[in-house]
Amino acid sequence: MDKELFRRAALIRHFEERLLGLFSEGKLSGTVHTCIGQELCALAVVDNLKEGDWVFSNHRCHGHYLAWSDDVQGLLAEIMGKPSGICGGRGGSQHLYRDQFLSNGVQGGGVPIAAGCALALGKFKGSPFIATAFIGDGTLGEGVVYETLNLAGKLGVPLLVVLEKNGYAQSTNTTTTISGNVRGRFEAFGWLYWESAIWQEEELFAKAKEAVQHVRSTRTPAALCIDCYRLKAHSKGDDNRDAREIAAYEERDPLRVFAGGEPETARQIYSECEVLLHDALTQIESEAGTDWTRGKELGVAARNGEDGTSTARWTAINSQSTQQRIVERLRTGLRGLLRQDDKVVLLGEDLEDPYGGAFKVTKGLSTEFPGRVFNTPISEAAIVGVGTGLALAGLRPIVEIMFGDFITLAADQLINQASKFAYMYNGQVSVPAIIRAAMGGKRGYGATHSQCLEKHFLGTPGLSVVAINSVFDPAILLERIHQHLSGPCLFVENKLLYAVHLHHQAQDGRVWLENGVHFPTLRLEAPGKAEVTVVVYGGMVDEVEEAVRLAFIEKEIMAELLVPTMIYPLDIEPIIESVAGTGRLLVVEEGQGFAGFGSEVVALCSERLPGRLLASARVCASEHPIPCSKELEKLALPDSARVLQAIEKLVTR
Ligand SMILES: Cc1ncc(C[n+]2csc(CCOP(=O)(O)OP(=O)(O)O)c2C)c(N)n1
Ligand SMILES: [Mg+2]
Repeated sequence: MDKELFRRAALIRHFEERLLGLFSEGKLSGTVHTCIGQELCALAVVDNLKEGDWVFSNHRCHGHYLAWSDDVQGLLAEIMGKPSGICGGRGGSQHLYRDQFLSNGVQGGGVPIAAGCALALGKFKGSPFIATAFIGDGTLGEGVVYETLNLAGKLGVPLLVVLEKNGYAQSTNTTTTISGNVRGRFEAFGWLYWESAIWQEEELFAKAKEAVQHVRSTRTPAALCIDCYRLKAHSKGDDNRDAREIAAYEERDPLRVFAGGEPETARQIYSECEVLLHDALTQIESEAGTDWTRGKELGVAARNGEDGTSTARWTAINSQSTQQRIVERLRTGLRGLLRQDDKVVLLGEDLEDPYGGAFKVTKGLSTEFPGRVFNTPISEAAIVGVGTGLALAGLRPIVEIMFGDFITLAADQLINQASKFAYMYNGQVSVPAIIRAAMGGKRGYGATHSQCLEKHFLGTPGLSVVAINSVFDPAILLERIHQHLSGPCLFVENKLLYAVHLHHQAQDGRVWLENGVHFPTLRLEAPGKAEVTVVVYGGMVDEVEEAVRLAFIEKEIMAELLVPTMIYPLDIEPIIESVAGTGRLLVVEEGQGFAGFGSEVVALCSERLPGRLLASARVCASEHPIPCSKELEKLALPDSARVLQAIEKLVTR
């Protein structure tokens, strides 16, 4: 080890030793995972990276970051929750971002994101840059890693996965968790694989260089496995390993070996690090805490109306789009985006021609836009992660989830990754990705291919949820998401809608209105003074429209119908306005009702209108899985008859 390398490694070590000190002094809270003992892993790899490359790191990220940027002060301030921290104190120890270095402490979840970023750097941008993802050996248990090895191998992306094999996952010896061999895992997917160890410094640096150069020149993925040992606890003080084992590795520690050979140089370098850290800390400690009011909106999609648009301007919906079925309107919308913006790419299972998607939404598009509309393996988590990585790198991905039921497989990607980035990284990145998901039943697909699962994704700040319906043109919604949303958006397409034509008029000639905001609420006014407000979204609109019509014809009940297009964040104002007049509220949703959309609407109305919400009800799916039999399915899911009954009951109450 030369003096310069020792200096860089010693800085990382001293930094983290100081963090442990700050913890014991009660000046830090939360968690801190030190890489003490593993510093050379970061340095060997990062030494070969260039400005323009991306680094994706994990929970044990301080060493990776300091190898990348030398920004001691920014990192320390971040970990201490100060405004001058690299993420303004919003990210903390595990969630760092600066200059294309990104860390997140969810094991494995960053790997597909790195692959997506690499895909953008390689295939789409034709740049010379690469992405690198650091993972630990315990993370070899995560399924999304293997989805990515497969997908990235097939797509051919410049991604280097660096595996720091320190022998432990938290308290567990990884010999008890890794079946088979590590090399075979990567080679099975066609990846090139290098391995070395921190105790063979020269070989390690040579192999790291070779691996990086290979990825850079061939634009294909590869892995570098580095044997190493963590000398301190997993996090702060939780160490159950045998003290003799640790002591034996301490003897072999490359920094200790260097200091043994050159004690004076080592002492001098350590004292320089100490001064650096001391000065940084003094400055940081004199800083005020983070100003929590600043930037709290980051990553939270603006609610309708907050941008100054009026919610009171109701106008007739006016478009020529009723000639086409909704599947065609969606295709028209996607085609429009592909034409107007060459950063738009579509990915998902079976999208390409001649098949054109399970519901034919993308038919023709892969032929018209070769290379920009492409098939993926069946890997929902990885493809949403790849979408996130593409978006980080400046593309505008649109991901299709063939059956919305399988969005659950990508929940980590949406909830712990994409939706968090803008806020967690203090507005330095955005993830403008659209995730289209075909939801809903009534086609006899049974319990696992018929659900409306969007409610599980409502209420995640940073993740917008937009649902199409039979009244408002979905092509316009896609266009507006593209134009106005900078964060991820779950785009809910109820399957039954694909075959339906849009309509802007009710059967009796009354026209549907919209309130003029980007993601409007739609309104069908009551034929006279409204007695009840009915709120519905997505695929249930037609059934509810029919129920409202029958309520008037058969029972002379006047109901006003409101249909939000963005169901999260929800613009509650038009609903409040209506309920303030009627005092009665019915919410209809096709999915399960408990802790659902309807509960939220009822709660918001009762909070906002104390004493004025006289009666409320919800109509939703029966509380059991959706049966396959046509007759049973009909009983399980809401329809116009049940909605009509509920309206009657509410009004006569
Ligand atoms: C998906 C997920 N599961 C569990 C955890 C909790 N956790 C944090 S670090 C860790 C061990 C990780 O081990 P490894 O991948 O070997 O990395 P190392 O800590 O050894 O660097 C665990 C279980 C997590 N952060 N993410
Ligand atoms: Mg480990």
